[in-house]
Amino acid sequence: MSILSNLQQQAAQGRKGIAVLIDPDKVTEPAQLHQLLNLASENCVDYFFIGGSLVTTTNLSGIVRVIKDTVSIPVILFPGNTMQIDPAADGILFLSLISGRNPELLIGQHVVAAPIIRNTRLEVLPTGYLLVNSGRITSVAYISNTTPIPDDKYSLAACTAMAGEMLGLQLMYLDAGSGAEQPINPRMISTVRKALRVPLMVGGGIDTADKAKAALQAGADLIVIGNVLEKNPSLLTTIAEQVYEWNLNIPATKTTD
Ligand code: 1GP
Repeated sequence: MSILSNLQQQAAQGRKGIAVLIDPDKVTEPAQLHQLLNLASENCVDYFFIGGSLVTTTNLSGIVRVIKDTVSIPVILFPGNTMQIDPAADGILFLSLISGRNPELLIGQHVVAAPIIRNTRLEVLPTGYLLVNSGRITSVAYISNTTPIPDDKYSLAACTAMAGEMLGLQLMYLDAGSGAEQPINPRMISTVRKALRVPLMVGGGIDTADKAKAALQAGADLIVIGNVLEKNPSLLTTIAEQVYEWNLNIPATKTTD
């Protein structure tokens, strides 16, 4: 089954998932990577996302190769720019930064990337990417040269996501930015969720089990966890248990829809 079909099916059934974000700059030791892969595998993580708004090393390809050789978890590129395309991954979030008004990130880099991606076997996942304010300026807000949506402008975020869906984007990603002071607030998630039919991914600043739970309860279909796992890898187990419990308690009618 394709990654997109799987995400759609899971979301339609009310099932939740976890993606672990790997920043190639931060996972520099092979032992560190293997530890993370084992942890993710043991905890039935659904996807690896790999990429970053600013990647200063050439580790990305090597990391993709090691993941593919070690575990069966799909690898999805989460590229900050066109240099972060690796044909050995399984898929790519083809991101349009629809919360911003930077034409380069709405369509410009896509024009450059499209012919390269067309010559790979990467599954293209057309994704509306919405940055939401989370306190101090994040790297992604700075590098993308865009203004995040204010965290209390619920309707603005919902209308932006809705417009992205009407343009044909198949997934939405609400991001507070890696290492955000505050994750996306539950009201923002639930307002956007209600405006959408496509699966909703939420990430940025989810660094406790309670924050993960709040995002799931508010309507995130997939939560993305990155930064915190460098300091506290065992948190993944706690969050995975929550997701497991959630999925176990879905009423039978929902799963047979
Ligand atoms: C960032 O949503 C991801 O784009 C993950 O954020 O690193 O803060 O978990 P963290």
